[in-house]
Amino acid sequence: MTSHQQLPQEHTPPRYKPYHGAAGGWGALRSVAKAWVGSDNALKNIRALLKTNQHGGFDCPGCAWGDSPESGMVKFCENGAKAVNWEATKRRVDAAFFARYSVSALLEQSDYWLEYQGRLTEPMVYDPASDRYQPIDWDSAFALIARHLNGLTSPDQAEFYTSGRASNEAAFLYQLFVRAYGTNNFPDCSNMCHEASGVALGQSVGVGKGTVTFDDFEHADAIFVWGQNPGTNHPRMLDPLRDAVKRGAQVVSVNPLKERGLERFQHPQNALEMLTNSDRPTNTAYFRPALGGDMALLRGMAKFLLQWEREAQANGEPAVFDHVFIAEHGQGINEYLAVVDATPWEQLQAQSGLTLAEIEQAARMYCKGKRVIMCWAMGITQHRHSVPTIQEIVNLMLLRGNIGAPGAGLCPVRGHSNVQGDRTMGINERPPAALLDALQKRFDFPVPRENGHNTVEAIHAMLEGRAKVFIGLGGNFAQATPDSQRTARALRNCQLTVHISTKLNRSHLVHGKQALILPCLGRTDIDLQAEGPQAVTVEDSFSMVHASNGQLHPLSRQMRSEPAVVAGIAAATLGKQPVDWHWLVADYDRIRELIADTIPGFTDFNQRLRHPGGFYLGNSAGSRQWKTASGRANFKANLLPDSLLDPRVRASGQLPDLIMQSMRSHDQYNTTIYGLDDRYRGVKAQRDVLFVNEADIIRLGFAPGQKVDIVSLWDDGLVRRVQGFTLLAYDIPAGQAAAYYPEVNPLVPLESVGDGSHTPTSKFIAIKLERAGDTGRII
Ligand SMILES: Nc1nc2c(c(=O)[nH]1)N[C@H]1C(S)=C(S)[C@@H](COP(=O)(O)OP(=O)(O)OC[C@H]3O[C@@H](n4cnc5c(=O)[nH]c(N)nc54)[C@H](O)[C@@H]3O)O[C@H]1N2
Ligand SMILES: Nc1nc2c(c(=O)[nH]1)N[C@H]1C(S)=C(S)[C@@H](COP(=O)(O)OP(=O)(O)OC[C@H]3O[C@@H](n4cnc5c(=O)[nH]c(N)nc54)[C@H](O)[C@@H]3O)O[C@H]1N2
Ligand SMILES: [Mo]
Repeated sequence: MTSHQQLPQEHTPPRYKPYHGAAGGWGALRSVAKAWVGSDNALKNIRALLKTNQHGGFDCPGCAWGDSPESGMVKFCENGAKAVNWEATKRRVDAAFFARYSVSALLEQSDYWLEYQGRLTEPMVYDPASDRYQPIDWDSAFALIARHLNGLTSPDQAEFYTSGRASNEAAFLYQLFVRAYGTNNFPDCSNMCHEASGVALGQSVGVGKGTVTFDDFEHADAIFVWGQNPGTNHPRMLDPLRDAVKRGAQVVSVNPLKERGLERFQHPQNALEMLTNSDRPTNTAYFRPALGGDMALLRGMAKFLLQWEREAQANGEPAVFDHVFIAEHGQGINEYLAVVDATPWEQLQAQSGLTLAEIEQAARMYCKGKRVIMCWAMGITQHRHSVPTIQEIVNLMLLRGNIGAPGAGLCPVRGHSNVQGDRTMGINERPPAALLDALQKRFDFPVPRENGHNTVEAIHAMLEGRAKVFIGLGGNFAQATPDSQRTARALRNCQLTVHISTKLNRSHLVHGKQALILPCLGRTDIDLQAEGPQAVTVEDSFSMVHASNGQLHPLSRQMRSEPAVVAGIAAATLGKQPVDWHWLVADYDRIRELIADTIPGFTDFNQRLRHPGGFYLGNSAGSRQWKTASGRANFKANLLPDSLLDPRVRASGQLPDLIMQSMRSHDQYNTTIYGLDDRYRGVKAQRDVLFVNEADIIRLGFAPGQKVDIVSLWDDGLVRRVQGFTLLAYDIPAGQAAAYYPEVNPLVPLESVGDGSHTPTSKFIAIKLERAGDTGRII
């Protein structure tokens, strides 16, 4: 896999120049303008952009950040603009394209090149004789899928993947079809993303979603941003952060890298600020922990709070803890405080990578705020101990009653634009009994009750031949998942692989014995069904549900909407059971009626949707109702890991040179690579780089600019290696390294997953560096 993951520029010398401009501002506009000048569709895209996140327009296919429903501002950002532009291309990947290239030839191309070829415009089937994809009509494609599905000895031999762009309507139909077919095998992108948040919050506060809404950001005294790079991945979040700083609130960043967007910010739409080139600091403190050191930092903060609480009690001063809240809502505080007491300061310091003075400062900043919001993303969720880390965030917040009060609460910042909605609609391999009961009652079929496969389990099942059919509703399974070589083998083991996609990607090329590519409409496209143009709905990180209307004429009449494709597969496989699938997709109001009947919070869905800005689903913990077994908010008395290194890394008999995280550049959307620059980190025209501290580069016997192979450590005897990465001397804490996802996914062992979350540990990869086989030259 590694050779074709490298981009054509692999031999350009590294050009790393620190970026001194503010995040946003002119640089952002220049970058969007460049994307448009290079775009063959500029006018159309500008029209589309102006409709992004506006009432009557479409939901931005970028991230899941929400906007204030009241604000009339133009709500888009540089990276949202790139996402729209990328989807709204005029270039086509059609039958003529596939006639030109064999699958083997396409495999030699980079991910960037593959997606850049344009939109998929007609259904294609793989022909082994010519090693090419050939056109197939929709009905034959559906019949092929039905034949495979109905031929399996058990429905559990099929895997039904979802990526988080699928609309609520598509996701609801999909889960209904898959459960009527007979399985809960729903591997999902969220298994690799915020799964740990869902698991941890469910146990602690009884609901797996964030408890804050957009308004809370206007009332917070302090906002903590843990393991998240909003300047790149959630640019619209920089607005409320900037406003908070203006108001005098604190923004505290916890991130080993000094991310530009968190350091300084300048709003690209505020002309005056751009002209004066002034910018305001968004952070009032910046802590740079060891990778995976956040739990120790949080525990250390709690230990300081406990110390101050005792001092306050002894001196008759006001309490540090919110005793009224704890008495009324909390459960298990004594057990929790006992483990806080028992955790030695030395361990907290060593594991967090911070000094006691820094931990104390973080604790003071937390206590200074009456109302605190804590946000987090992948730097927190992609570790072995992510679930306990997130529960430690909750513990700290519970100590001061910071959940369910205005301006305070928990904010896991979601990734894909509708990943949260997909879960709400029942894309869940471990479905709650209430959902299954509701489906059974409404549709009257025997709903499968056993848990299904998550992403990592699905890969194991395909590797071992226990699963034989893979269907992907969006996404790029082959590239987004860990242990790329084994995942490729797993997909190739299948009898049939099917991808419902907008753009060509590597997953189409790493296919089963038979394979289909089914082209679908995206968020920006007009979705015309029998009863007229249709809107879909999505849910953002703040549990706001709103409509999305496509604006652009699809490139081809052969493309179908996701609900229509799901209905086609379902009708071919199950006939009219348990619903008339084709009748449902003629008018999506009909699908929404079924959602209203079965999914909590969606009563009168169609009527409420007409309200501009959508409606709030509510959050039980946000209103201090705790749907936990204890009926209260649980303090979780977890222990810190003995060692951050996985025992299986230690069992390899080798010690790592460095611990590496994999992350996103400024010019990518997950596996979609828009360009080869990473502006805020000063990287140009390169992706195969390894960010390392200069002292470490020298300690390990290399020189900056030198090429290395990266090998990861695990105890199973498999060699996991990627080749020819350029060492970049960077401002990164000692002992750490960073590289871009998905280029380094071959290094993440399939078995290296979070406890309780099964999420691949993409932010903690134990590596060794070797002189690159090819050149070893020093630049
Ligand atoms: N433009 C754009 N927008 C996107 C995406 C995209 O690819 N491009 N992807 C979308 C998706 S699906 C998601 S999930 C989100 C992802 O949004 P992020 O979570 O911001 O994405 P990552 O690039 O993985 O960044 C993780 C950040 O965590 C830091 N970090 C890494 N390890 C640790 C650690 O152990 N502790 C701490 N405190 N910090 C750590 C890294 O330095 C980095 O700043 O963005 C969504 N939005
Ligand atoms: N090493 C490492 N691995 C990671 C991560 C990491 O930080 N490090 N992050 C993880 C995270 S947070 C996530 S969410 C996953 C992402 O995993 P995925 O969601 O599987 O990957 P994407 O790159 O978002 O999928 C891109 C493809 O989706 C298709 N697509 C785009 N829009 C649409 C649409 O509207 N409909 C349909 N049907 N298809 C569409 C296009 O064909 C495109 O090629 O990756 C995970 N993998
Ligand atoms: Mo994600």
